Amino acid sequence: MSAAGAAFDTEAVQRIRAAIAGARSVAVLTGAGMSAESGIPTFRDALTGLWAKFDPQDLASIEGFRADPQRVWDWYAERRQGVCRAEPNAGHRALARWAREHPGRMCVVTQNVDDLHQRAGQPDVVRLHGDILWLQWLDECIERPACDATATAVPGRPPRCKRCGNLARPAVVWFGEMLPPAALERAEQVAASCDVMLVVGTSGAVWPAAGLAGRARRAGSTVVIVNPHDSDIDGEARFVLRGTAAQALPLLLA
Ligand code: BV8
Repeated sequence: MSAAGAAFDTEAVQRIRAAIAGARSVAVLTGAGMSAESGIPTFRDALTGLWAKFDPQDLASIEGFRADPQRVWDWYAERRQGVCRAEPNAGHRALARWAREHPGRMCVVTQNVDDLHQRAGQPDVVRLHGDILWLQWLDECIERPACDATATAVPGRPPRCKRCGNLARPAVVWFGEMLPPAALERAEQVAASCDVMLVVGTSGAVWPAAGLAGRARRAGSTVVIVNPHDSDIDGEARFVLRGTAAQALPLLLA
């Protein structure tokens, strides 16, 4: 890896750039590595990985929350602060700029619960796993089903509904929970119809998101993986660029 970043295979980069230039539609599947250069810790990286210290099933699950609401709430509150401090990186900006210059030809399908794609100005983002900056009620609130937890919850650790005591929880998809059907359906449609899929910053360990790369490959898409390390879905890729999002994406999308 050169001082200026990864030394990518020039021929591969040229072939990927040509595939993107000729693509009617480009899908981008992103994971935590997309936000790593913005300072947001990933889940599995040994040193900074969030899961290095915690068991995700204890914290990112309904059982974990019900067992210890304050502990899970505090973990998300700390992560939310990190998201608010973070800025989109050169990878986010390269994607957003390309999407703006090629209207209707790019869709980002993200596993991330931060808002960095959106803050970079990405026009079309499918959120598979929700939004850490929003809240929802833990239990169906029969009194006021439509009330917006983010707006009405009484501050606390975690906040509660002042009328019925219902707990507010992060509006993210926890392990064991179904993904939002509309988001998953759109993601599968995008994967099945794209000409190129860029898979950026994901270990490919969490399903059903991880299955989208294989879906794209089977539909004849050119799958490109951008990741400094091996992932569980490298086998789905026609090209694997061993580098980071902020190094590779500006090169591929310039
Ligand atoms: C569901 C929100 C029905 C919360 C998250 C099939 C097979 C096996 C298991 C299952 C299966 N189907 C369902 C399951 C169970 C489970 C699952 O997948 N378990 C895994 C652990 C085996 N899935 C579910 O429960 C899903 N629900 O399917 O419902 C069901 C239920 C039960 C059983 C059957 C069916 C719900 C999953 C959603 C969970 N919520 N997030 C929160 O954020 O707190 S998941 C969370 O973890 C992320 O959103 C993301 O999806 C995942 C972490 O993965 P990555 O994003 O890839 O991050 P990671 O750290 O792992 O990797 C980072 C990568 O970046 C690395 O490769 C690194 O090398 C690279 N990198 C680092 N720096 C950079 C970089 N790359 C580029 N540039 C850099 N600078």
